Amino acid sequence: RAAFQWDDPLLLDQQLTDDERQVRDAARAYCQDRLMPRVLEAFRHEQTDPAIFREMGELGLLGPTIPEAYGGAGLNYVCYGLVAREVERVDSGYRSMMSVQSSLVMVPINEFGNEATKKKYLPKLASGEWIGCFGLTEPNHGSDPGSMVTRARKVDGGYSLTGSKMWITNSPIADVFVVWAKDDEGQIRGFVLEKGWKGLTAPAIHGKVGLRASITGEIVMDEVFCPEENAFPEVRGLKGPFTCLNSARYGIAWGALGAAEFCWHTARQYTLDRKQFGKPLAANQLIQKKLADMQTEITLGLQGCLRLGRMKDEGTAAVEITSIMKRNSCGKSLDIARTARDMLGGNGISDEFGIARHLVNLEVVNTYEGTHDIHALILGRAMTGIAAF
Ligand code: TGC
Ligand code: FAD
Repeated sequence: RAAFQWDDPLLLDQQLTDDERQVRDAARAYCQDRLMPRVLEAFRHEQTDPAIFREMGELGLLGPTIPEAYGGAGLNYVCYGLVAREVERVDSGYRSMMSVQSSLVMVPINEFGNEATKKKYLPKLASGEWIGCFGLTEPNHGSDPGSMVTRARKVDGGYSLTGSKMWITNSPIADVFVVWAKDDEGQIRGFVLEKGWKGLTAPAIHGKVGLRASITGEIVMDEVFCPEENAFPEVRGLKGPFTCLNSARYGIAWGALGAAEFCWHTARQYTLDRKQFGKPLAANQLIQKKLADMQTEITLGLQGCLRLGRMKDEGTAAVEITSIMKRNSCGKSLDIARTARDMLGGNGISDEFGIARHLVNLEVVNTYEGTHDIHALILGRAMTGIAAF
């Protein structure tokens, strides 16, 4: 009979091409060798190391789907997902840094920017020389970005932007700001701003209990002048930011399962090693059931992510599928992290074992890029035709 591979029961590895495996292996080596040794201190002391962007850039991990002509790696969406899984196996904050730069900054510049904008920004973002951020959420408008109040008033030669954005990954260390604002006609448009422009500030938000290795801040705009050429010329409405979110949410779907895999493997090894009542914890039925549930959810979830990646690469993926996968991966990974935390007993509370860190990170991941419930409502609308927002 065929051998059962406990950590890859459906043989995902065999469903990948040689090139995809190579990308996955290179990303895994970097993440395990270079990121894993730094994460405990970074998380403990709320420190974000900007050098990570340049390291990722050297390896082609920033904007992997962006064409090579603009400094990207020109890889497919399956590769992007595999990279996100490896980065988030270490920490969701590191995946956040990578996916904001790739999906939320490079994707819109590539999709919506004019030729000069693409040439100016994409190569430096791909190399990690410049760091980018994406401003959609506002203090009073999170799940409902269509109600944003940030304004872009038409002025001679460009626009004057006023408003504030909240909970923005990378903003305090960003060089490039992709910001969404309403124009004089009340239509949402995208603008590319640069650090140092008059009236633009990005104070950090401190005291986050999760995602502490990834810096988060505000974007405050007080009549910031943005020249015409830095406004995305064509795209109007929420389609602009949502196009970026389709890509980032897809990466999260893979990434969250990477974090879940870390928790599952750690819980398995811990319960094999630790003895209570004279036998390994893993010898108890309750423990084995928990491990089987983790294995099942992760295995099925990864197959869904791979299928979605293939559909994105073929151009057949409806955006609602991303809601299914982002929601499923985040919800299931959060459950797995909670269960793993319990299985490690008191050690599960220590940051040295990594599980509690993943747990609090996944609380954030379950909330950003559309909360678990908002994705349910997107799917509910698609099934019933009734918007219940
Ligand atoms: P709705 O009527 O649904 O749509 C308005 C327009 O947008 C189009 N559209 C899409 N286009 C492309 N892709 C999608 N997924 C799209 N979804 C909708 C739609 O066709 C329509 O176009 P048009 O031409 O007819 O105007 O808009 P709504 O206001 O009713 O939307 C409601 C809802 C709940 C779906 C939406 O607002 C939503 O998704 N809310 C969640 C907000 C969110 O995800 N925010 C994320 C902020 S960024 C972030 O969290 C980054 S964290 C990154 C990290 O650190 O990793
Ligand atoms: P709210 O929208 O106020 O929601 C609160 C609760 O109400 C949620 O449970 C939600 O599901 C529920 N709810 C809302 N509406 C409904 C409804 N109609 N029916 C039922 N329930 C509802 N944003 C960016 O633009 N760029 C970034 O880089 C970015 N990075 C982030 C990094 C971190 C660490 C965090 C925490 C957030 C980040 N965000 C970013 C913001 C994130 O996308 C929002 O927090 C998220 O979209 C939810 O918005 P909110 O916090 O305003 O919650």
